[in-house]
Amino acid sequence: MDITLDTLQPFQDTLPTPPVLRPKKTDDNEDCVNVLQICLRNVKVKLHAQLPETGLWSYQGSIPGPTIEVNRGEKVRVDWINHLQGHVPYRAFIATTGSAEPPQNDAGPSGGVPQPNLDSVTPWTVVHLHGAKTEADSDGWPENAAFPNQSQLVQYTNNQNSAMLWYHDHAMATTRLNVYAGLSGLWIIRDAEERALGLVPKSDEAEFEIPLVIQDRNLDTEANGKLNGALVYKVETDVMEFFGPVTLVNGKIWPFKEVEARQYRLRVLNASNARVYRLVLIDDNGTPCNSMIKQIGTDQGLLGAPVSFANDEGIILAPAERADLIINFANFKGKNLRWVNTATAPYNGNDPPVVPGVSDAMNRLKYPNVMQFRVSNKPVTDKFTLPASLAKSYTRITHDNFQHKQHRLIALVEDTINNMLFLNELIELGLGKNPPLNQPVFELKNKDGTLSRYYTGAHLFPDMINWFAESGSNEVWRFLNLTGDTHPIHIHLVKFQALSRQVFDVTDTSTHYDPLSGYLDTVGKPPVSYVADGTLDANERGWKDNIRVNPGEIVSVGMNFAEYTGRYVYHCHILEHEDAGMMRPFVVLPANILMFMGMDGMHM
Ligand SMILES: [Cu+2]
Repeated sequence: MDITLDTLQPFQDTLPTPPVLRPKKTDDNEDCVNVLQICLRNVKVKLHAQLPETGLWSYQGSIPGPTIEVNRGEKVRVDWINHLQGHVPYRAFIATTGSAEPPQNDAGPSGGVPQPNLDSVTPWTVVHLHGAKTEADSDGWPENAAFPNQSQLVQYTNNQNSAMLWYHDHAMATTRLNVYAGLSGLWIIRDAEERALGLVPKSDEAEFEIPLVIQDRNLDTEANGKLNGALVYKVETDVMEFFGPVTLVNGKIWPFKEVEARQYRLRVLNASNARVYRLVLIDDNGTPCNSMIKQIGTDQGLLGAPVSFANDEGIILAPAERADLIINFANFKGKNLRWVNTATAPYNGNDPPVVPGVSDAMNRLKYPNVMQFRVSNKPVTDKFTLPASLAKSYTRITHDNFQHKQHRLIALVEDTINNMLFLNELIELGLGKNPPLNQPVFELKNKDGTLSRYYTGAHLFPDMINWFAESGSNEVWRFLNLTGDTHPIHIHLVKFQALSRQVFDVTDTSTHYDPLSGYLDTVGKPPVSYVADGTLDANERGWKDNIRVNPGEIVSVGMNFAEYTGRYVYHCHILEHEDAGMMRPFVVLPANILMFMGMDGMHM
């Protein structure tokens, strides 16, 4: 089998669906909870019909892991048992970004050097249930990871709106490697509101709801340049984020799905390390037909009303973002449709979309296919009507109607070390007239013309805990992006709504951040100033746990710290950034404890 990327044929494999696990009670007694034991173990899989098998890391032998489905409020205890063996199941390289085609378009090493410390990474893993309102000691703190033959015992209360969450590895500094090795899966919560809308398929209609886990990957080669079935993890010196030339959906490269000429509910997760997707649906002539799709939900559940798309408008999903979609194949009997990706990599929110279905090698989109839908000719009766309004429980919050106790500002910065883009940081900024001891000041000129003066509070993960949120209170966090690329920011424990996007003038960004001191500094320079309001898309106004912050923007999010207290993290969901320092802890404490600690009112 002399297969190269160019001879690998799209749409050869049927789309697999991960097995569904519904946790069971060991006894009917009210006090008993549902229990699950999930083994992490090595598995052999074929990523594509033309490729040989390869070894990966899995939850319970499935790539992606089994989909765990629960009803709202069903408490589940999970024993995540690490039975993994050996080293990460792929080779890792760093290649030099050149003026020619980016090396990430190719399979294999592309003349890169091995990343010596990465090949030898052994299983050390901790599971985080992304999007879940979880007790702190079950949230998967990145340092509390398990070696083989150890396990992580946790409890998830699932007391939140119906939504598609996902579980994945979150180990300190190696999340990108462990997730790439196969460690991710879906977790679906159902509730009465979703059922009343007719959105939960009955057991004989389960096939009309399709979960789709989208991940870009790269493939390794033998010395002769032919694919050997294995993955390869390759980054470039100027990028240092993983972008792969092929797309896996539910564990297969470019699969196809036979569908009936009716409506389906598609639940899409971008589980890639770094790639942003803009999913554009096209027919065999390359004509976009996105208007047959409506979005009904976001990361944290149903929207108030469906969101429509223009025919040429794609669905943008950054890593960890989810889209809950209703797609209607009724007018496409006997036709083939496919999803292609038109987002550039890296993504900056401002790139012109690549022409649907057309490869763009320079933008690391050499193979834009994602998957194919083959619509059957068979006559069908489809009784489902999408309601004009969806979740009654959904209300839009705004900066003005949202009473909040705290504002916080976080700056996103990056820098190069030894000519490699390496350092990514979240800088927590304190607000104050008197910065600590001669520390530089960072000035921000707000929309209303006022000047805010900030000093650098913390910037690395091991720095002091800086922020203590009062349990039960509302807060507004603002993320200022001083880098050239979009960062999807994820906050554990809470669901939030994006309140606004504002565009700031950051043209002389490089002078604001001094990597040696770790300080942001505008002394002797103009402040970073408000320019204009940006746009929140209709499908970004739902409840979310991940939000794209584009270059030069301040994105404000509002959330409530209810129910659980303790130590959590927030971070960029580009896994390479999260692993390279773009993650910070925060602590939620009861009001009286904050007072006893002398923290009340003085935390910034
Ligand atoms: Cu980032």
